[in-house]
Amino acid sequence: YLSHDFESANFPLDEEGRTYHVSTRPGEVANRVITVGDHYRAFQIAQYFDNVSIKDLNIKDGGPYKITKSNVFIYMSKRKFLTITGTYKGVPVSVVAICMGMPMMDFFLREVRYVVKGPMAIVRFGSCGTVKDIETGSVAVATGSFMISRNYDYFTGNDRENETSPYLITDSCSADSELQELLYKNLKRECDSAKIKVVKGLNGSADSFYSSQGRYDTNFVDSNEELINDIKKKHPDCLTLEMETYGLFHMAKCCTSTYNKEQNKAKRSKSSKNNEIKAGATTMIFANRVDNTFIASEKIPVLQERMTKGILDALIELDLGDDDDLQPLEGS
Ligand code: R1P
Repeated sequence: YLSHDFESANFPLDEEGRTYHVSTRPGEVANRVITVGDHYRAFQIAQYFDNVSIKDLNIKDGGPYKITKSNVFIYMSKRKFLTITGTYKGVPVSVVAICMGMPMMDFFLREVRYVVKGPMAIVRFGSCGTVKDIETGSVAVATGSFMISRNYDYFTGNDRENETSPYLITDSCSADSELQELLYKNLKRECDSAKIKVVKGLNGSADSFYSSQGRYDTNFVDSNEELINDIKKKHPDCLTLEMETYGLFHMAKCCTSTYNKEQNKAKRSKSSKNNEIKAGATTMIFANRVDNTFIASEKIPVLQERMTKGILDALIELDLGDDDDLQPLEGS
């Protein structure tokens, strides 16, 4: 079942130092990372890396597998986390496809943070729905994100009698302000000429594509008829809904360096390493929840192409501090 033996039940690593799920080790992931849901998007992005052509990307299913060339490193883990590392305009960058949802974001963030030395910048590049009447095919940059979760006890415990609500909506957690501005500026530059609208505002991340995003499903009791209104009441500037951004923004705030600094703790964490993560997110609007329309598939390639350039430019423009603090990559 396991392709390797692992040490430590607390944070399992194999004999090569690879983490249990994402399966990368020090030297294989850059300090600047784009994270996406699907593998196809990851391969599309990697085509913009320096000196990479589609044949270098040797797309295949299955795994685990590893491809190392002078210009690009690819690892598909057994659990289908796909990491591609190369350079963009000479700067080391990675794209990591994580599939969907909050647990995958948590695996990705913790395991990638573990193997990368120094500060990181991570941008989520996903798809989303909008609760405002913004046309599909537009681009949203997240200023912050909040979480919407199903209140499980409401459906199965005593909470219903206590008049609690079926969904829990958290306060928002902001994106890194500099990264957010760079994303907006670079995406505007790329998208304006293609007449693609770029908006910025708050995102909500839900623990389901269906119930906690207010979709109806007669096979289940979801009690979500009022959910979109409740979201708008608590967060009037909410633009988009998807499933991962809050996990990224929240955990970025909980990196020990950032958390201790924000809590004004005199004593830093036991280790003095800088494990800060500057987090940002941008999404393609696929679904308009107001007029119930879905993006035409032919719009997606051009949207993705424009966004990829804007995101990569923003990511390398961000100042991550002294180069000496950054991760040396394998072979560099
Ligand atoms: C649902 O269809 C998936 O699409 C969105 C949601 O967040 C969820 O992961 O993002 P991605 O396109 O990045 O996967």
